[in-house]
Amino acid sequence: MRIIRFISNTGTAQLAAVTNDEKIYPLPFQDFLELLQKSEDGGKSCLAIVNEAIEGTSPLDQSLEELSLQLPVNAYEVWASGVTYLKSKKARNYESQGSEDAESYYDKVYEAERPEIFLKSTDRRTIGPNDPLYLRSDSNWQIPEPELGLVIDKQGKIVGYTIGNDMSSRDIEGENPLYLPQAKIWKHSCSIGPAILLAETVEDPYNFEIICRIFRGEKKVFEESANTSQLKRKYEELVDFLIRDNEVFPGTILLTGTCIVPPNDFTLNEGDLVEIEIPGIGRLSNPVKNQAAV
Ligand code: DO4
Ligand code: MG
Repeated sequence: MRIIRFISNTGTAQLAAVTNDEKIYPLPFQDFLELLQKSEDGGKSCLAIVNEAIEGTSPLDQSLEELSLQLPVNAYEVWASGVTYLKSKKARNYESQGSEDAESYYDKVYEAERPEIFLKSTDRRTIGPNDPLYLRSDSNWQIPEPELGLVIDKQGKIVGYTIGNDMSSRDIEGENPLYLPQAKIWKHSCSIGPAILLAETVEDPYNFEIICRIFRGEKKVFEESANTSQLKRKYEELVDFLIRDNEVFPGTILLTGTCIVPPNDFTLNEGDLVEIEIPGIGRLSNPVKNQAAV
């Protein structure tokens, strides 16, 4: 069961449930955070509340493709984990040391008990499906990072899975690790969506395929896929470090790191289209723009 938000015929945002047979049922909640609150108040799971809400109601006539999908949750904060896949460790070594096999602090964090966790985005900076991703004006090496996102409640329980794009400036990141916040956080540098797959309906969250495609004009200039089975850590371990002695908002998203990196000579251009797909969750598409052109 997936949760989406779309613009209804009356022009307002509408939360809805999508069943396995792709039927779409409007839900009587303003947003995903209200659904989470109901779950917390009533001591029932999100799935139980959704099933009760749609029982006896009729699905929409429209298909998913016909809807204008929105950011499925306005998470106050999006956090991210880094260097959780071998591929990412090698890419970080390349951009900072000039060689994928160089030994660096990235090797240390890959092996350490404590994972790398950083603040990626806030409500105002995060965008949804089809919204434009912006490029930084002071970077010449920018890439998408396709990642599985965990949606957690305020106790840190994983209530859903979504797709996230942790846009990154590899030149800024590689110049000095202390520049990480600038390499990661700027306006429209994080997209999330198009749906939240309820955790209770997922059999094996360590078997999500992630596919990333980049289009330039009519041409596909990049495509690669990977699988969450390659993750070095467990999701609970990442959440545990995020919530340790910390307070998180309900509906917080924790991105779990990238397992796909475009070739080292690749940088995103204005006009590109980034598509990240996780079968079972959906396809997150965003065009790329220069901020100066906005
Ligand atoms: O250490 C830098 C961040 C790495 C990251 O974002 C990732 O591995 O996905
Ligand atoms: Mg990342």
